[in-house]
Amino acid sequence: MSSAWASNLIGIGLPKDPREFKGLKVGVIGLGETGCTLSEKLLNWGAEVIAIDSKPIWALKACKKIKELTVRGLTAIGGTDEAEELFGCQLVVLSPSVRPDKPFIERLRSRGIKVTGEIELAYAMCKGRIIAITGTNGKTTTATLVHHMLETSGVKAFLVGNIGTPAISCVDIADETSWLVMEVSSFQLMTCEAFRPNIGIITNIAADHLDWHRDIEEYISAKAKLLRMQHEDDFAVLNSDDDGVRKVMHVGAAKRVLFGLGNNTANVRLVGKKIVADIPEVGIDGATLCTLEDMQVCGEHNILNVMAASAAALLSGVSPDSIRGAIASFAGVPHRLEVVGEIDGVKFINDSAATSPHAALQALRSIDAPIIWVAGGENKGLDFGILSDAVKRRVKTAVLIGSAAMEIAEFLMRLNVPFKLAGGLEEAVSLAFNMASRGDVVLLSPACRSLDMFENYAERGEQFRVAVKRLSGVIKND
Ligand code: UMA
Repeated sequence: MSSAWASNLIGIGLPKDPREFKGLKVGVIGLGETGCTLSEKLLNWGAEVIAIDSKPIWALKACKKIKELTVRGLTAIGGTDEAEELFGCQLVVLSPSVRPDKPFIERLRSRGIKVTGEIELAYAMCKGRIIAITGTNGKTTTATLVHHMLETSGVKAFLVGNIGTPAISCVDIADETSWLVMEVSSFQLMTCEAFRPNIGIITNIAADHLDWHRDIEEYISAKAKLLRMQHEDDFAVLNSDDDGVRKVMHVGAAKRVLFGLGNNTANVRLVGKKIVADIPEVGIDGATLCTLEDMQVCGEHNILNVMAASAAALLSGVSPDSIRGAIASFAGVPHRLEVVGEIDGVKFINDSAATSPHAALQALRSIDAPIIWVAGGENKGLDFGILSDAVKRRVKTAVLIGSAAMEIAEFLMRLNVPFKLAGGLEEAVSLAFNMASRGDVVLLSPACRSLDMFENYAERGEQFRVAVKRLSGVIKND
């Protein structure tokens, strides 16, 4: 392994060591998952922390974690996106969904205050090596599987980032021998300047988050930031089947390691029913990693996820034998094509994490049975048109929920696919079951964000699971 991997390149003057925070005044914008974890770390390291959030102060105070942090010295300011108090800070760290080009943030910068994002700060402080995974879909499954492969081969690895545990949480415990397996979103990449993963994976790129990004070009260029700072010693693991990934393939100086189903020259590819790898840089020459029968997760997209994860694991030194074992013992992650029950021959599948049409497309394509499709929620400015063929081919009928229900209804009318509207998820599950026959699948794959009805997609998935259990009589209604 190259010695250049021993340390990360930092060119942006952020603190590299927790001790550098002692006495520093640090601003945090956003007090969600990232802001709370960050504030806690900063307080532990001796910084003075001022956090602002657009939520009203009473809502912030209702959060147990924020309450605890204020007792420990955090100054929490609610109900605003701007606060004079932040002009007294030396460093301001943004939560992922805070746009870095807001006028207030520009004003902070123009006063000479360093403004960065949590991933960039974690990178600056991190002693371990980094495998970063981005992509429109498949990044959580791929990241979880890479982590599983490293852990089962005895390597110390942390699974962090967009997956739910902010990366900053492990920077003071990860050492030079550790790997940080980091799921990174386009929001998080927007504030990255020096971020340079040793191994960067891009699973695929399709339109997403167009209600936050200015346009698709900004979204794609944010994704490309994963590769931009990589050196010749680094590796870029890229899906050679994907048109979106092909647009960014030239970015950065890393060695390319390609994976794909439609490319028989890719480094990781399908030969018959076997996944085979050739990566000369790490001495891998025609190694069989697994057969499709070894995999518990299903669908073509999951074959690609397995390929991407295997490539990264091989590059970080895991043996093909160990990778084979890890693939066989990997049952997938919750809320992604997760079978949550079967009643009278009707299977219920929870794919609540599919918050975009592109993600729902993968689900619709991977199920080989008539589908009663439960869809809807809050549209992120995306076009449902890409689902036309898959819906015509697989969907028997649909049940629609949430603020995008009418938009999806119009789309289905154009395709002559029947649908019903439901007031909530429990009603949707029961309507779907009533319309299903033995052998059908009731699929929750919303193609929309959950926030109009739920705290997040995980809560939506849990409510689906509960509704299915209720229907099967496992949980009795009071
Ligand atoms: N806020 C402001 N001003 C703003 C924007 C937000 O004050 O301009 C406040 C909100 O009122 C809220 C807080 O900031 O209180 C929320 O911050 P955030 O939206 O950045 O979210 P976090 O809770 O910090 O969670 C984020 C990721 N969320 C988003 O990017 C929307 C989580 O990914 C991630 O797990 C977490 O950091 C840890 O890294 C979730 C997600 O939905 C799962 N990600 C999107 C996706 O996967 O599609 C990108």
